[in-house]
Amino acid sequence: EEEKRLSYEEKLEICDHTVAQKLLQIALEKKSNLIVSADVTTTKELLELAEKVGPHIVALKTHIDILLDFDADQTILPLKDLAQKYNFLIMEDRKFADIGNTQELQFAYGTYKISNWADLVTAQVIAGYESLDCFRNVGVVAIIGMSSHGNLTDQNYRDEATKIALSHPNVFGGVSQNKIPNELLLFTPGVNLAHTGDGKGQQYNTPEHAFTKLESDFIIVGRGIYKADDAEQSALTYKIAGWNAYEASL
Ligand code: 5FU
Repeated sequence: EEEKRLSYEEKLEICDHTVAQKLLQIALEKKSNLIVSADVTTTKELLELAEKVGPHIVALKTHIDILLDFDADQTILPLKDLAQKYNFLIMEDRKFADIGNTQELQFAYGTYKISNWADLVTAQVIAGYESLDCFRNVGVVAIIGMSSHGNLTDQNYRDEATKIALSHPNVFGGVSQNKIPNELLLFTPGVNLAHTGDGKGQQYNTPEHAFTKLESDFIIVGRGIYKADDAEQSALTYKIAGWNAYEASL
């Protein structure tokens, strides 16, 4: 059945997870629904990118395990400072995909100690409802559907994943290329204004597609921004395109 497209103000009324509330408030304050995916491999590049795009984003998405020189003091402390300075959240795109006990260890131990610094994390839901119980004091975004060509997240999988996402108290959103229920915030990666794919299976759509067709809440942009000659200018371009597309979709 058709659900009405909700504004960020309306979502604030029904999405009560603390992290959802923060993201929605930042979106309204900055007039931005942009999340930059910082898929760079050195701390220097990560911090320089965060400094440039920080004022324009609601969150910075990391893949912390691709850094060649990760160091809690050199990487995380300055990143946290920038997050505070520019008012954005840190989203670790770990895509946990194991049993609860293993995820608990991967979340809090090892080199990265994600639980110490991430405001939100992504997790697959393939291991079932209880596998998500370990993610306390963090917001979880469930991977419901993927953007890559030939992915296995068909309608049946997405329906079952959505049931888990809706019912688990740690989960406040989903990553998908399809509309999800209004009670969840929708995050859409695979957004690029210049390309339709990357020759490695990634499939791109425009911000207009994300907001009008999918009724998305946040777009996630990686190479479109960090590979641009001027990353700050590109972030601004995506921010404006995203906000205009959001307003047009209401
Ligand atoms: F869950 C997903 C997905 O379905 N598609 C994605 O592309 C996550 N991603 C991430 O978004 C991916 O791991 C990259 O970090 C980012 C997209 O980067 P791009 O450079 O804009 O293609």
